[in-house]
Amino acid sequence: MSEYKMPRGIVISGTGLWTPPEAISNEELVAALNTYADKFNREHAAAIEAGEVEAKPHSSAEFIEKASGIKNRYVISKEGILDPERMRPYLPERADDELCLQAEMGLKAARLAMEKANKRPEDIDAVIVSASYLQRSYPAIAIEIQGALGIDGFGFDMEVACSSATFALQRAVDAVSSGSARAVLVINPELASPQVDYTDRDSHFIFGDVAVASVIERREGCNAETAWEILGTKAKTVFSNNIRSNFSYTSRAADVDPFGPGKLFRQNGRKVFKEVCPMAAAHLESQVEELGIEPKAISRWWLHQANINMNQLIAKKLMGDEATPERAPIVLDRYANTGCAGSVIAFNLHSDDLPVGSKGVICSFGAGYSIGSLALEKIAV
Ligand code: CO8
Repeated sequence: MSEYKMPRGIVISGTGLWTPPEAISNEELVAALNTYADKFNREHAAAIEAGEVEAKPHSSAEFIEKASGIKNRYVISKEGILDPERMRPYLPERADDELCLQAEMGLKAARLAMEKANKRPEDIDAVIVSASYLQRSYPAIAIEIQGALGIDGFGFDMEVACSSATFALQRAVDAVSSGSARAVLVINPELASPQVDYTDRDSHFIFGDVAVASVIERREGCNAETAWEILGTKAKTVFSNNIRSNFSYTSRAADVDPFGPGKLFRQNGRKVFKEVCPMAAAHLESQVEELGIEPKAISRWWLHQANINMNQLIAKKLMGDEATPERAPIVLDRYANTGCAGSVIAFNLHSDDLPVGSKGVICSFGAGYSIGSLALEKIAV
């Protein structure tokens, strides 16, 4: 277990949320998959009859909403995803001298976060881009965004699947508390749609695209009217194969299809649900207790957004009968699972209404397994 006792006086001074313009409802997604499945089953009727190929089952909008709480997701481009002849987005390749798509998404969220924090590029010393997938290995997407913003400092990319945001925020806290940066811009451009198998009913509904960003800095340098002081951070990882993506640059050398079986997102959702809920609840309970705070004294839990039933279970463990959607807000109905960005979206949309002195916790849980959390208190600056 990694537990970091940090000095006080470090704040989140602003966050930004950029939502792609195109949305897909469960009904639209299911219609595309069912048309694809019918066509596949017609074309493979003889092999299916002979037991050589498995028939593709239909998906159902009712199942999706009941099992996950997801009603909608935003994507960069919906047309290809809903085309039964394609079943994947169409995102044309860009030239080296154009901003790459993930940098473009991240830049939009970064500008919103800097505006909210009242920060200029010259106030920032470091940029961290952290997401479940990165569009390329190098040059780092963070350095591309750093260049586009004109920030004089350093940048790097990192990946911790669903905990990419909370773990990156913790690295930003480390940098600010050690003095290696005055302010750090943490950017999470979750470009999920290219890695979703839209022909697979078990997972076609889970993910959406989005970008979020946050500014971490010392309280003394903060120009925002209010900010969230970080009271403590906590991170934990435990190896599990229950959520896995084997997509790799080594596929070429292994003579296998880089997009073949097992290479896109896959999971044993039931096992994840059963194993992660108690881990996350215990992690959060112990974190706030170590800080001398009763879980019931936390005004808001900005939980990871993968499954509404999971969040209700965790909220109930933490708050008992006082668990309400106001205290553990849900954004996955609208955004679906946006990898590491979900809890930051919840924080962005559901924190301004709280008065100074309120306490809250941002928490992620998912692949790895990984759990990351930050306990916060709203302050007047
Ligand atoms: N329509 C109709 N039926 C369906 C569908 C569908 N779309 N999908 C599955 N079914 C069927 C199944 O085949 C199964 O049928 P049968 O009983 O005949 O086998 C039946 O419905 C029940 O299926 P499940 O047991 O799978 O259903 P669950 O109730 O468990 O619900 C969930 C499935 C919603 C996936 C649920 O298990 C869940 O949400 N679990 C938690 C998962 C979780 O939190 N995962 C984290 C994943 S993401 C993550 O950590 C980040 C990875 C990085 C990627 C990020 C990119 C941005």
